[in-house]
Amino acid sequence: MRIVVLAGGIGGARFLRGLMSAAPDADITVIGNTGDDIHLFGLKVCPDLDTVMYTLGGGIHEEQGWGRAEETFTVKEELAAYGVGPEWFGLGDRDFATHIVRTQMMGAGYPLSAVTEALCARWQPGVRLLPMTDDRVETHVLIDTADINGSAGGDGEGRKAIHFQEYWVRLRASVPAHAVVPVGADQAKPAPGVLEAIADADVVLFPPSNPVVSVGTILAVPGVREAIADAGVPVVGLSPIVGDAPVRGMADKVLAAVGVESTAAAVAKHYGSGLLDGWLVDTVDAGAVEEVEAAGIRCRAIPLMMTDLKATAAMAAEALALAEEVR
Ligand code: GDP
Ligand code: FO1
Ligand code: CA
Repeated sequence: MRIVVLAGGIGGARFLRGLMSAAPDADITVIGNTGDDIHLFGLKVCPDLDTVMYTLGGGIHEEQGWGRAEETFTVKEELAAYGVGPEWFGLGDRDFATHIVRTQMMGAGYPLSAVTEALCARWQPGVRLLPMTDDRVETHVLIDTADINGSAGGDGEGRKAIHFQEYWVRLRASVPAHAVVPVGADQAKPAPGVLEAIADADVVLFPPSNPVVSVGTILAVPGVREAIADAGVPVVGLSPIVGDAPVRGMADKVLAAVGVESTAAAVAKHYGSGLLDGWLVDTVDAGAVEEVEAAGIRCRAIPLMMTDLKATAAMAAEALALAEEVR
C-alpha cells in the first residue's frame, strides 16, 4: 500500500512512528513542511524535516521532540561569547553538523530534496522524506509592534511581521498573531516527486500536525492541494485539537489568526470536504462527530492521545480503516 503523509514536526513524526508500526509493509512518502526553515549563523535549519528524520532515524531528543539526543552546546556558548545571536534558538553541536552539511551541499548547487535524501542516507528513517518544495518558503507571523519590544516599544497601532521561529520560540506565541504568511509559497513549486507520490498514493493522511503552520503551509504550495483533491483516493486526517485545545504547543494561536476555532470540528471544516473524506476526533470530542458528518466528512471518535507506540499505532490503524470505509 502506498501512503502519503503531510507532516510538520513533533506531532507528525510521532504519528509516523505509529503508522510504520501499524502498516509495516506500506510504502510511506512523507511530504515535509519547510515553512519553519530559518537561516541562522549562515546555515539553513529545517526544523520539521530534521524532526521527522531524527525521530524515525532514532536520533531525536525524545522529551523535546526536536533536536538531537545526547546533545552539547559548546558552539552555541562560543557564539554567545562573541555576542553573536540569536541566543533564543537552541542549536546543539550535533545538530549543527546537519545544518553545515545541508548548507554546504546547497552551496554546491544541490536542491533541498537532494540534500534531504543525502542526510536520510545516514539516518535511514524508513520512509521517503520529501520537502514540500525546493524553493525557499519561510512562515512569518504578523504581530503588534508594541508586543515585539514589550511595553516600551512601538507606537501602539503598528504591526510587524516576524519569523515564525521568533514568534514560536522567543515569544512562545504569547502575543496575538494577526496573520500567518508562508512567505514565498505562492512562487514555490512542489519538490520533485511530490505530485507523483500523491498521484500514485492509495491513501493520503493528515497526521495530527498543526493545521496552519504545518499542513496548511504544505497545502499552500501551488498544486499540492489540487493534486490531493484530484487524486481520487481517500484523504483521512486526525485532529491535533482534543477537548478544544491543542494537545501540546500553541496551535490555537495560529488557528485564531486564520479565524478558525480551536475545536476538532472546526479544523475538519477548515480543511474542507473538498479535501478531507474522513476525520478522527478524540473520544472527548464525540459530540463533534455529527457536525463533521454534516459537513460531508465521515467522522469517528477514538482515543487520539499518542501516549506510546501502541496507542499511536492504534490511531494509525483506525485512520487506515476509515480510509477503506470511505473508499
Ligand atoms: P511541530 O511542527 O513540531 O509543531 O509539530 P506538528 O505540526 O507536526 O504537530 C504539532 C501538533 O501535534 C500540535 O498542534 C499538537 O496539538 C499535536 N499533537 C501532539 N501530540 C498529540 C497527540 O498525542 N495527539 C493528538 N491528537 N495531537 C497531538
Ligand atoms: N523549539 C523550541 O521551543 N525551542 C528551541 O530552542 C528550539 C530549537 C530548535 C533547534 C533546531 C530545530 O530543528 C528545532 C528547534 N525547535 C525549538 C523546534 C522548532 O522551533 C519547531 O519548528 C517548532 O517546535 C514548531 O515546529
Ligand atoms: Ca513545525
